Amino acid sequence: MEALHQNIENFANLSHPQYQLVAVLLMIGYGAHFAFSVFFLAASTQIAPRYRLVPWLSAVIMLAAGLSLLREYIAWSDSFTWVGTQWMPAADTVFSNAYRYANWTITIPLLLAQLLIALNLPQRTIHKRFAALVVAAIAMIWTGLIGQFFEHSNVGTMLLWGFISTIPFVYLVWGVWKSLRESRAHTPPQLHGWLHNLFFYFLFFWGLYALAYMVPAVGTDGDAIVVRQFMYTVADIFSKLVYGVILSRFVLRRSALEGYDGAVKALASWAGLTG
Ligand code: RET
Repeated sequence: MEALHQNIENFANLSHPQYQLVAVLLMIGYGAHFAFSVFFLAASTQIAPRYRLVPWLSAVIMLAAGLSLLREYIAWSDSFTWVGTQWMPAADTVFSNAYRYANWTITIPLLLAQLLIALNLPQRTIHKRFAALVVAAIAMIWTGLIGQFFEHSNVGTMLLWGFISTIPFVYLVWGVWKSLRESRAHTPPQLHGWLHNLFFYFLFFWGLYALAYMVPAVGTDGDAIVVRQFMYTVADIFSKLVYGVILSRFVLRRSALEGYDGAVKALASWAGLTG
């Protein structure tokens, strides 16, 4: 059993606020993701058929992430026992962040597909770029997955795998940058600013996962555990949910600029309400 306790969560005693804070973070995570699946399905009706896969994929991502975070929440609830003054790791269950990596294996390819579709690149480019980015993403996730098993027993090994994982990550960032740049030729000029901002948005919130990975190198106590789960929650909400909202707004504008009537009306009614 001991061999399975790889994450720092299985070794620290927690105060009641620390324990509750993580429970609330995980609850916010799954609650928000589940709820927004409805938003994306509704939003899809205003968008030109060509780009409708963007909100649909968001809805799928919301459900996949919601289920994964619900699972983490249940594991969290099961993995500690209250001993009168604090929460101690339970003897017979194990908390694991590895489920997150399994979930990313599904969600990251979908997040990348969404972006490439929203960018309106030529079909051949989309297929080739998608294949290359997914290979890099899987390499990044699975090497990181191996590394996180060492976060408690051997921080050096964890950092080494983290370094290896960063190589495909850099390739991924480059591929996204290249795709955003190429899409300028296929995007109305009014939306070019979005392309620029999207890159930095992407870099910041995906980078947050890499920073969260390194937390055990800095601390392994209750505070470190709370900080890491906080970073994961922020990264989850901004790299999937808010990112989905941004991409859906982007393709709504793009649909209107390309003459799709439903989108023109949706944007006009919004302007009527606010103007
Ligand atoms: C790892 C290992 C350490 C080095 C790097 C990593 C990058 C992780 C990333 C995760 C993104 C996850 C997303 C999930 C959405 O559901 C694997 C932590 C660079 C970029 C976007």
